[in-house]
Amino acid sequence: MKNGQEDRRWPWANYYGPNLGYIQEQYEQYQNNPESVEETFRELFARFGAPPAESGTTGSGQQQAQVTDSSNPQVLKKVMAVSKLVWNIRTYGHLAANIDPLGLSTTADTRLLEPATYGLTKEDLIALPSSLVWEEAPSDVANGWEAIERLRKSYSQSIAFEFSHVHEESERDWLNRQAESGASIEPLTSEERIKLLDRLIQAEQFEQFLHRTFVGQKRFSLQGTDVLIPILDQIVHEVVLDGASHILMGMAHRGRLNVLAHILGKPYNKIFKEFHHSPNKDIIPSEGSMGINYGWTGDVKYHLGEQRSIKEGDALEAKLTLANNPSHLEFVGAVVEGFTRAAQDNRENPGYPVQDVSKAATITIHGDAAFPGEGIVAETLNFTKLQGYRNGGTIHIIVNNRVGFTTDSSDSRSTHYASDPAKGYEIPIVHVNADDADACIAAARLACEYRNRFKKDFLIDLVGYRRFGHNENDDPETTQPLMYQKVKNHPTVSVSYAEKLKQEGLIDDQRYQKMVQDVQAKLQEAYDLVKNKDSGNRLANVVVFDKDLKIDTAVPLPQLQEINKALITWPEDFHVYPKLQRILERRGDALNEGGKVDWALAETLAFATILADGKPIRMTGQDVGRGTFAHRHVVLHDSKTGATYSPLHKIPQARASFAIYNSPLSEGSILGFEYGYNVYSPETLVIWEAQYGDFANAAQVIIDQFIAAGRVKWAQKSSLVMLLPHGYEGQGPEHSSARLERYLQSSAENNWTVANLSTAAQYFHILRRQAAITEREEARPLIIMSPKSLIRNARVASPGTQFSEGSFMPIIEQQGLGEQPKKIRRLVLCTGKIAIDLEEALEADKEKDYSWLQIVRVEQLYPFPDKEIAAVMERFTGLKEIIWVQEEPKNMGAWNFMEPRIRAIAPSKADVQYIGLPDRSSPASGFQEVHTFEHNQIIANALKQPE
Ligand SMILES: Cc1ncc(C[n+]2csc(CCOP(=O)(O)OP(=O)(O)O)c2C)c(N)n1
Ligand SMILES: [Mg+2]
Repeated sequence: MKNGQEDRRWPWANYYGPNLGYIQEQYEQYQNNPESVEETFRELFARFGAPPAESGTTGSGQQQAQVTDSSNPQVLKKVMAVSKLVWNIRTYGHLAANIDPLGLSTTADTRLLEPATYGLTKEDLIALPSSLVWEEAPSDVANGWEAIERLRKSYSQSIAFEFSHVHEESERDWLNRQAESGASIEPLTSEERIKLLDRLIQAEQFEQFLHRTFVGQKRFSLQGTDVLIPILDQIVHEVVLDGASHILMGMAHRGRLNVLAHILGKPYNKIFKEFHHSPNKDIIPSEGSMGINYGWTGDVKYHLGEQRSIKEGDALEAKLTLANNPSHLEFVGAVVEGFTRAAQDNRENPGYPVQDVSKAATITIHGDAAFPGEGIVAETLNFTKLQGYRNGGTIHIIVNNRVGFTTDSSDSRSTHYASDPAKGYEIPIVHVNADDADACIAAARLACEYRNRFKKDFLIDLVGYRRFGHNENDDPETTQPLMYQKVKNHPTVSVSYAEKLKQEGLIDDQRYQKMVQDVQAKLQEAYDLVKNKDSGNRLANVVVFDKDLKIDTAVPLPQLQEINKALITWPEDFHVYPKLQRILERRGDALNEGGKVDWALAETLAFATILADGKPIRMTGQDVGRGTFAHRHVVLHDSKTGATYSPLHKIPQARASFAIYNSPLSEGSILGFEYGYNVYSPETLVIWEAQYGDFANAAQVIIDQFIAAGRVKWAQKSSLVMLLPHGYEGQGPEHSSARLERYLQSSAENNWTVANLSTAAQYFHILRRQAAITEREEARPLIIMSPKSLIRNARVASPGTQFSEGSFMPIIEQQGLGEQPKKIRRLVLCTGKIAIDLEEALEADKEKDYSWLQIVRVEQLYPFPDKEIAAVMERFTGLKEIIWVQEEPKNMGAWNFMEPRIRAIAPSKADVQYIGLPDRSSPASGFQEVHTFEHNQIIANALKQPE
C-alpha cells in the first residue's frame, strides 16, 4: 500500500519533459503570487502542493491513453474536473447503490456521480489515461472512461461504502482501496457458498417452524434480514482468529431467538420448551408477580441472554456471551461495552488496570428506528476514544428492516441513513443489501479486517425488510400497505440464493431440497422431544440471601496509620499544588489520638485497605478524580508539568488495580457501562458517582431495568455502588434531592442496599462490607445518598477507633440522649443530613431538658432494620410518639416507604407521625430564605416537647 504522502502527488504522475517544466515554472510563479497563475493551477497547487522535481512513472504499465497538450489550461481543467468526479464517487457512490431489496427507496440525487455534471464527456475521459483518473486502476482498465465506470461500480453495488467522514487519511485510504480493489471482499469459495446457503435455510426454517407450531406467539422473526446469522458466523469466526477469547454481544428483540439458536447454540428443544411454558406472557402474570416464587421473576424468552464456549480449531477457544436485555431498546449496548472492557482489563497489579484490546470483541446489533432515535446510542458511541471506556473497536450491525413497529423511516429520523449518527464518530459504514448474501459476508469480513487493523468501531447497515408485522400478531398491511404488497411477492433470501447457486451450477434442485428437508427434520426431532413432556419450570435457582450482612470490616489502627502515611507520600520531583499539599498533609494526624478522619479520607482509607485485601476498584463519574466538592483528590496534578499521580497506585500495601476516570458528561451510558463492567468482573468493586444525585435520573432505565431487577429477571448479580450526593442545603430544586424515594420504591427481595450515612466511619465500613461481598451469593448493588456540605462537617468526621473497631451499623442512636429510657416519650427517626442538623440544634440548646426525646438515625434504609429499631422502641416503655422527620416533601424522601414499616413494629400505644415538608411537585425551593425558614421549622417541630 502506498502511503498518503505518495498519493497526494498523483496528479503530477503523467507530466514529464517540457510539460513538467512548464508546471514547475507555473508553481514558482504561484509561490510568488498565487493570483498570477490560472485558477485551475491555483486549485491544483493548493490541493496537491509542489510538482515533483523529476517526472514520475505511471506505475501501472498498461497501455495508456495519451494526454494531449497537458500544458493547455483546458486540459488541466478537465483533469481537475476528473479529480472532483472521482472524489465524489468515493464520497457519494453509495447513493446510487443497489442496497434496497424491495426497491422502496425514492431515488437519490446522483448527479454528483455523473461526468456531465463536471462538463466531462465520454470522449474527454477516453482521452485520459486510466491511471490519471484512478491511480490504482487494474491493468485491464484501458482509459479514463473505463476507470470511472469501474470506480462507480465499486461504490454502487449491493454493498455500498461510506468512508469519507473518516478523517484519518491513512485509514480512509485503506478503506477506499478495499472498496476499489476488493481486497478484503474476495469472492467466497464454492464450498463456503454452499455452507452459506445451508445457514440461510436453517435461519429461515427455524422461523417457519415456530410460525407453524406456535401459532400467534410473539417471536419477532428475523425473516427479511435472515442473513444476519451467516454475518454473525463470519464475525465470530474472524474475531476469534484475531485473538479474542471473549466475544460480547448485545441485541434487542428482532431475530433474537434465531441468534440464540444458531449463534449461541441454544438447543432448539430448550427454545421450544419456553414457547410451551408460557403461551402468552401478555395476559398471564408472571409467577413472581403473583407471589408464588420469591427472588425469581424471570423474563420473556426474547430477552434472555446465553453463554457459549466456542472452538476454532484445536488452539483457539472463546467465550461467547449474549447479554440479557430489557425491552428498552439500545440501553444494553452500554452494558455490553462494560463487559468487554472488564474482559480486556488485567486488574491483578497496583496502578491502572492493564488493557489488552485483543482479548475481547464487542458486537452490538441495533434496529433501524432505534439507532438514530435513542440518545443512549450516541452516548455509547462516544466511548470509542476515551481512555476509561474504549475497547478496541465494536462491530455494529443495524438490522435495517426499513420500519419501526408501524412507523416509517420518514417519521422516525431526519437523516438519510439510519446509520448516520455513527458518522460523527468517524465510524466507517457499509450499507449492504440483505438479499445479496455474498456481499453481506464481504461486509462482515471488511468490518473484522478494519477492526483488527485500526482497533476502532465499524458499522454494517444491513438493509432488508420485515416479512411479518412488528410481531407475528400484527397485521402490517394496515399501516404499510405498499411495502407489504412487495414483501408478499418477494422471494426469501434462501430461495433466491439457492437459485443463484443453481444457475451457477454449484448445486442442483435435488441437493437443495435435501438441504431443506434435513433442517426441517432436525427441528421436528427437537420438537418431538418436548412435545409430550411436561414443560418443566424455567425458574432459575436464585437463592434469596439473608438480609443481614454481618461482616467484620474493622482494620487495626497501626495498619491504617501506615497506609495513611503512604497516602501523603509522593515522588520528590512531583509538585503537588501548594494549597492542596497543605490540605493533604493535614490528614497525617487524622488517625492519632484526638484526631478525626473526615469523609474524604475515610473513603481513601477504605479504598486503600480494599486494595490491600487484593480487591480491584474501578471508580468513574463526572469529575471524580478531584471530586465535585473538591474533596477527594485521589488524582494529583503536578503544578509544574501537569503530570498526574495517584497515591493509591503507589502505596506499598496495594495488591490490585485502582482505576479512576473522569467520565464524559453522560449518565445513562456510563452507569450502563459500569454495571456491565461489574457484572463481567464480579471481583471488582465498581463505583459510579453522580455529580448530584438527581442527575442519576438521566440513567433511570439502567437503574430500573438492570440494577434494581437484573437479579430477579436474569439471575444476573451485581455489586455496583452508586454514590448520589443528596441533602437539602438551599441549592434549589435540582441539587438537593437524589430522589431517595425512587430507590426505596424499587426495594424488594433484598435486591440492593439503600443507605444514607451520617459518619465517615460508617462510610468506611459500608464500602469495605460491599467489597467483601462482591463475589458472594449475597452480592447486591449499594445505593448511597452521599453528603455534600457534610463532607467538611466536623460532626461527620470520626475518630480512628471507629475504623479499627466495630462494623457498619444500620441504625445509630443519638449520643447524649436517651439516658433514662423510661422517660422517653418521643422517638424521632430520621436519616442523613437532617440528623446532623438536629444534633446541632440540640447542642445549641444544651441547657434544655431533652430527657423525653431520643433520635435514631436510620443509616440503612433498605433492607429496613426492623429488628434494630424495634429493639430501641422496646427499651422506651413510655413511648407516646414515633415521628419520622425528613428534609424532603412528604411525597418524596423516605416517608412513604417508612410509614408502613414503622407502623408494623411500633408499640400500639405510640402514635406514628410525620414531620417534614408538605407534598410538593418540585423537590426543593429555589429560594435560599424559603428553604432556611422551612428547614428550621422542621427542626423546631421535631424538638418541640409535646404538651
Ligand atoms: C426505549 C424503547 N422505546 C419504545 C419501545 C417500543 N418498541 C419496541 S420495538 C419498537 C420499534 C423498533 O424498531 P426498530 O428499531 O426498527 O427495530 P425492529 O423492530 O424493526 O427490528 C418500539 C417502538 C422500546 N422497546 N424501547
Ligand atoms: Mg426496524
